[in-house]
Amino acid sequence: MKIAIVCYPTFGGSGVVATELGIALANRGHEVHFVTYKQPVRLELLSNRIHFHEVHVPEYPLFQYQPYELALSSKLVDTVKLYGIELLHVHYAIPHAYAGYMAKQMLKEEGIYIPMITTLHGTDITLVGKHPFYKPAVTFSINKSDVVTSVSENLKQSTQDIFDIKKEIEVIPNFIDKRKYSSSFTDCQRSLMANDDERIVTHISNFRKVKRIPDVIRIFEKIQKSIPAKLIMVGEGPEKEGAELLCEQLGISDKVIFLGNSNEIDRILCFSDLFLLPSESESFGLAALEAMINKVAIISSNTGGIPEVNKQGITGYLSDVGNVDEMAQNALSILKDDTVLERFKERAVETALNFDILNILPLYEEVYERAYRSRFKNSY
Ligand code: GMT
Repeated sequence: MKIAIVCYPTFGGSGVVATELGIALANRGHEVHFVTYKQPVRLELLSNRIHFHEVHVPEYPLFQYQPYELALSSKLVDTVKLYGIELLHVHYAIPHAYAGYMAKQMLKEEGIYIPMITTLHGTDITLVGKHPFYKPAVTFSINKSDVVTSVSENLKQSTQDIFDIKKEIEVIPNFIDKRKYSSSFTDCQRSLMANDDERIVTHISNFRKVKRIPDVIRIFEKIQKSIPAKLIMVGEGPEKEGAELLCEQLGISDKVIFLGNSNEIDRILCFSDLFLLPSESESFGLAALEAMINKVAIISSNTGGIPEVNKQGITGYLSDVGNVDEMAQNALSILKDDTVLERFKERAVETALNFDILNILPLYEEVYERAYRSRFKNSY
């Protein structure tokens, strides 16, 4: 099948999922066309089955805001016509589902019927999408999608609670590709980051408020009081500067390493013992799943879809949002003992394997085929 994927290309869960899905689809013989404003970060190799089409938004003095949706929908129309695309898959409702719907309408005028799958990822619903400024347009474009999927049961429920949704929402969870990790690095280069006697605690995110970065620092501050440990902070975002300052105030700057954005997440997770995800809200927690497949135990909040990934007492522990003391105590209960740590690590991998792409990809393919078959009676 010829599939156009629309996503955010930057560091962030939905872009990662869209890119990895596109690569996996191409490996299965589909032709995949990414349409977005920059080459997605994890899309290193383009091939005859993976293409990238850049959306340009020219500057014009009249525009205070550049009309990205307009440029995106025009690019989609051109790409569909030029490459004979058969299906649109848009990741993150805002503004992709809206632009996708407009493209569908324009194409219909020319007798081209193209189905659109919208995958809801999280903040497009729980944070941004529900804002009154966006809500009518988000509701409309979800209802006008031919198939709607969400990355967790919890996100499905939130979408139904927040919006007036007339469409069935199908849950297709996020995934990892176990083959990417089976060649596990022989030398994790742990010594570059910590001494032999130190545990390595990691956090990876886009450092937005929703990630509760100060909680990450405070949990670690309590951990390092009891055991030798280092904290590795991976990512960039608005909360980073405050986090660096907080480390200084708490006198732990020498134990916290801020790495910025990285394309080597697997290498970092390879030498990590524990992953912290104390988010305010999290539709799924892909970063935690990626940590788990890399044999890392998880301490997280119990919000949103996280309990569908991190299993209490098995792969780690979950606490109420903001309960920094309990999260630190739980972390110590795992980190203090080699045998306990090893047990959590092993069960993290076992649990993560349930989300292997080989289990998840057929679910998307089934949805694509169904949407394609019914393209003439699609939602216009
Ligand atoms: O919050 C992020 O890290 C980025 C955001 C995105 O849309 O790019 O992530 C959301 O989608 C991810 C992939 O489906 C989920 O794993 C994250 O839990 C979700 N983030 C939130 O719900 C806050």
